[in-house]
Amino acid sequence: MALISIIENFKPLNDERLLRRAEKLRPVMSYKNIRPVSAFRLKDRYSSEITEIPGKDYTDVILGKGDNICLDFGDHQVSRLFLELAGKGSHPDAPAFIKLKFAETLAELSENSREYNGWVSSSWIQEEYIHADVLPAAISPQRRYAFRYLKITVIDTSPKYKLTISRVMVKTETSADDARVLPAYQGDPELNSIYRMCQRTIRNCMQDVFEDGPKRDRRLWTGDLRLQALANYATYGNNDLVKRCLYLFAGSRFPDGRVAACVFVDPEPEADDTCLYDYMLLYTAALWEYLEETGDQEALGDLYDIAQKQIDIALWTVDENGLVHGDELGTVFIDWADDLHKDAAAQGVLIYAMHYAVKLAEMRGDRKRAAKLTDRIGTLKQAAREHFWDPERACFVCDGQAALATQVWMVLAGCASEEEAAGIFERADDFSRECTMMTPYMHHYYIMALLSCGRKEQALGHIRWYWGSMVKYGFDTCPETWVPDDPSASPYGGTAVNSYCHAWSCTPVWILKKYFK
Ligand code: RAM
Repeated sequence: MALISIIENFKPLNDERLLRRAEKLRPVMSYKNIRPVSAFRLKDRYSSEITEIPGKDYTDVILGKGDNICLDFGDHQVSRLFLELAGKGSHPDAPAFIKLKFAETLAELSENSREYNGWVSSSWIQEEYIHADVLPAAISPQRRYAFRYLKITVIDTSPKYKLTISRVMVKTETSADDARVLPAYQGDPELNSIYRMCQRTIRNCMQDVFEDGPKRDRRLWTGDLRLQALANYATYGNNDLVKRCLYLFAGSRFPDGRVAACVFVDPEPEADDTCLYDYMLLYTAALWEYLEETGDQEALGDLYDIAQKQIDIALWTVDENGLVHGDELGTVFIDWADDLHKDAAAQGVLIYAMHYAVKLAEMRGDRKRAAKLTDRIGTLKQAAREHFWDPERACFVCDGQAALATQVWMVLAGCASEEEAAGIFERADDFSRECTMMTPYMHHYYIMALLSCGRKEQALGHIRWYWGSMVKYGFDTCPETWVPDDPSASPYGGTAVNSYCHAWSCTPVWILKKYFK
């Protein structure tokens, strides 16, 4: 499903006071200079076959037309590049023409981006073509990149000279403070490696805001923020960054008050003209969890009404049968799974978010609202049972499909008894075959559903299997979509724009600490 929303003359509702508050919470960035730890070559430019450079420092390698050299920075970095090139041979009589390709994974390094033809812009692909008219040349592209590997390909020099790299350095950027990181989770080696991968992910996505991924889209999404905030509480504890993001969403919204699916920060904060029904509702959960973590009364006062409003808006779309029509408000996201039938999950998300709205109301001392919402939850649940519970199959069925994502959201909404939920998750593999979950984001909610009905062992087993398979595959950070038996799955029509450091995928840092101490 292509997620493209264009609203003509869209004018977000801006609240300058909230935006000024968000501005004041801009984080302090930290920077570190890093050099490559090793170098290698690809057999040819787009081949995945690696040729070692035996016993040679990369500065000794002489590069002629068509040659490539790949520098490995040892771990995933979010940084800017400083590169110095020199000529070798006769005096350079023509410009050096090179291509830089930054890659988060080895597979990405050998990908030919000209083959990409998907619906997300190819301008995200991390490449630069550079002419150096005079050598030696200092090259520092203006963009910030997310990568572990850098491939330098010489497109041309001239018959009179070749190139050498005299110096390379990258300057990393993050708003995560390494000096204040909380102690890591201590489990067995498998869980420790999962934790490490996840911690690196949240760290590198912590920038001026919580970016979904530092390669792409490099911005704030509501559904992502909810999970990023949890990962942050367990690691870097930068609660002001969470607050900043909550205020940005509150400060620029849809004209009718809906929280946008994402907010652009530069040049000025502005809500995107995209509404994702489930993301708008999950704002309530993100706010409640932030308040639980911090006890921040100012934020409760400023953001309470906005969070409650999301529920009211969604409730307007509930029909006489008690069923919500999320698509009247925006796209119902749930997961990047094209074949997923989403009506039941949408109903589940509303009920789930209403539970958070009740908690918020209780926190605010708004008893009337809490009682009213609790009452409404009852009718929505009843409608869910009537329409989606299949007594014969003993699971939830939506338009004939019993997807695992559907079971997850119905269980999280409290629409199944503990016994029914246990019965469902014993058959999780069957439901998963009926419709595959594509994202670690959806897998997070699966884990939460398992934990909600006491299936701790199954939850831990799933973390080992799913996130463990990322570690085994060689990821330094967590990918945004991941199907273990289909590593090239992409919701975008090609992996060239997939993000391999995506913070909605790193919640095991929080889950392990909270539930598996
Ligand atoms: C993508 C991003 C982001 C997600 C949205 C729905 O563009 O990966 O993380 O929240 O889609």
